Amino acid sequence: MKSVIVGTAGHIDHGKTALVKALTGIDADRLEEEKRRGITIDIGFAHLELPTPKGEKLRLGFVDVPGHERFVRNMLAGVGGIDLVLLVIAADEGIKPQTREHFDICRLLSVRRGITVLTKSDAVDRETLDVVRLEVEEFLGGSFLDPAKSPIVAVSSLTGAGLEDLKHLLGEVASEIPARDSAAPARLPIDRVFTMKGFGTVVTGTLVSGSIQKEEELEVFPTGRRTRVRGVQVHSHAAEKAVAGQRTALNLAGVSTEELARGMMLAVPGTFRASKRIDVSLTLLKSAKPLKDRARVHLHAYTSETIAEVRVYGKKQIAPGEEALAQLRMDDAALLLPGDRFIIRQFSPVITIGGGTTLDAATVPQEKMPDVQRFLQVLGEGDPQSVLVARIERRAAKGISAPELIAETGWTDALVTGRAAAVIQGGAVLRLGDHFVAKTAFDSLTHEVAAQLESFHQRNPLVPGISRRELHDLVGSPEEVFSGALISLVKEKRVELPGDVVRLAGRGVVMKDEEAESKKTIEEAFSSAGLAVPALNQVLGGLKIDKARAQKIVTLLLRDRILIKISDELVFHRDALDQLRRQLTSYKTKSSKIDVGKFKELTGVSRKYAIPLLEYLDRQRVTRRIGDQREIL
Ligand SMILES: Nc1nc2c(ncn2[C@@H]2O[C@H](COP(=O)(O)OP(=O)(O)OP(=O)(O)O)[C@@H](O)[C@H]2O)c(=O)[nH]1
Ligand SMILES: [Mg+2]
Repeated sequence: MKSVIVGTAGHIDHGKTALVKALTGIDADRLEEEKRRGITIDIGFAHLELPTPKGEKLRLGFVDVPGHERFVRNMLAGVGGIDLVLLVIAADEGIKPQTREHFDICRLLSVRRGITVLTKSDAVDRETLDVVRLEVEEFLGGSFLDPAKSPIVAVSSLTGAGLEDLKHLLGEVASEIPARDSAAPARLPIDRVFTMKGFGTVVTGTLVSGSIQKEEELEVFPTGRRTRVRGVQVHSHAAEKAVAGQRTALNLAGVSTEELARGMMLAVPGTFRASKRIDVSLTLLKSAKPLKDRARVHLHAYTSETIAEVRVYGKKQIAPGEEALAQLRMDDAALLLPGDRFIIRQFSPVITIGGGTTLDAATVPQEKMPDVQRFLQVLGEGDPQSVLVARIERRAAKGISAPELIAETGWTDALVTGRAAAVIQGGAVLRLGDHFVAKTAFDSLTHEVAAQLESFHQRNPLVPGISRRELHDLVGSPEEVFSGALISLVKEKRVELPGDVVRLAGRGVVMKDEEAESKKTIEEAFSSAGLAVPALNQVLGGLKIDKARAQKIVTLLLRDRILIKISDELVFHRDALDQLRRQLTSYKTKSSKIDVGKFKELTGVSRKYAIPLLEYLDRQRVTRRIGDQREIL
């Protein structure tokens, strides 16, 4: 059965609660104080089943709101999830301040359908009713409640006159309202929290998207607490699950009432992040004063309420009646997703001055994204594929994963995957491992990698390449994106990957003539010396090139294992050490043991060389020290 949420709106005492009672039989004023004072203070609830014109059954959930100007914030907590508004205007009073304010709020929240109800028709004569009707028609002209497309009906809750007409109209209008998206991730803004004997913690709210089942785990926003759904009630009846568009009560396990409050939101766990900054499209009412950049306002979204600073993009202020892009910096974090509507009220005196649509709640600092306005324009236009590409482009070479995209957009996994496949097919986006990267960003990344390599080669002509790790650190970006860039450069034959170093194709060690000559000199000095090696400094001192370059050549020779360093002071040519090994092998045929004296004799080196050489041979497991002797292995 389809569910539609109907909200009342209108000035104090215009008969909203009486109308809901006349329609449903339920008194939505549930507080003792409300009954005593005869006014509504907080939102109240009722429900009704109605047939549609086609004979299907419809379930209407009513949210009855207070008309008193002091309780507009409670009205705002109730109006966030409604599909259809009953704008209530008493025939004996006509349009009053909260008629206008509530009507403005409905427009700003983009409530799409409604019925205008002229109540207390019994209290006025025909002519007065006609005059009020004319006044109301003029007031509504051009709005979503324009009399040309939306009905106006006169009723009396006292005599019952017009109520059957109204029920009929309700069935008609409600049946035209598209069902809310029950496949989307579940979100339930909490409007009431209480305990019930034998049940424990209970919360209520209008399920604005998705569905919630018994035993499901949910996350509380913004606190991040986890809770389990012990029981579900829909429109006051026990149910297995609640779906989007239903008045929902949940019995929760694992949280106390102190940990919950109106304004918090329950949502699927581990998917979203609460945020203190949202980028929005903001409309200022014609009746408001100009809104200055950095003004502080009261921000209402669904049932939540906080103070926010308005940062207007590209302007000093927003003019009355104007729409502008802005960032709202909130005192308290809330879970908001693109498309979520909100209302702003002047800081003081508190009156409704505007509202708008959340475009992005995953904001990045403006310095990192200079063309934020263009980005927000694309989000505002709402074409899903353009939105997706813009969100991926925004992350540049860092890319963005599917779970992050779900968190940013509120789209289902299937929608993200499907839309991503389309933009990948179109060539605007690449998928690298778990990351989506814009083609443009990927191209600049490969460009950057090549530029870093070029600069490395220039700075290090004597080094064959940069280590992969070092290059990755220089470039940043997730491993799989970096890998993708390397692979693509290798495919284009612009880069080579010998071992774990990276170099530009055909580059590597580039030696100038004098360097090549010096390298030869060093190598020869050591190879001709055998084990009676010269001091390294002495060799380097005799070269034509400067010390730093000479040192690099030595590093190169050591890395290529042409020279081998056996102690801080001693460097040998590898041929000399190979020769030494062979000498020991042949000595072993005479004796398996050798002492320092014998070693000196065999090799012709002094003690200064003999000890480090033997220690080196021990490390190489050519010999093993046993007391004063070495065993040749
Ligand atoms: N004569 C007449 N009186 C009505 C009618 N509907 C409501 N009233 C009276 O008007 C007064 C206010 O009615 P409510 O339904 O409480 O008004 P409300 O709009 O809910 O008021 P708030 O919730 O405080 O904004 C009550 O005394 C009702 O009895 C009607 O159709 N005819
Ligand atoms: Mg009331």
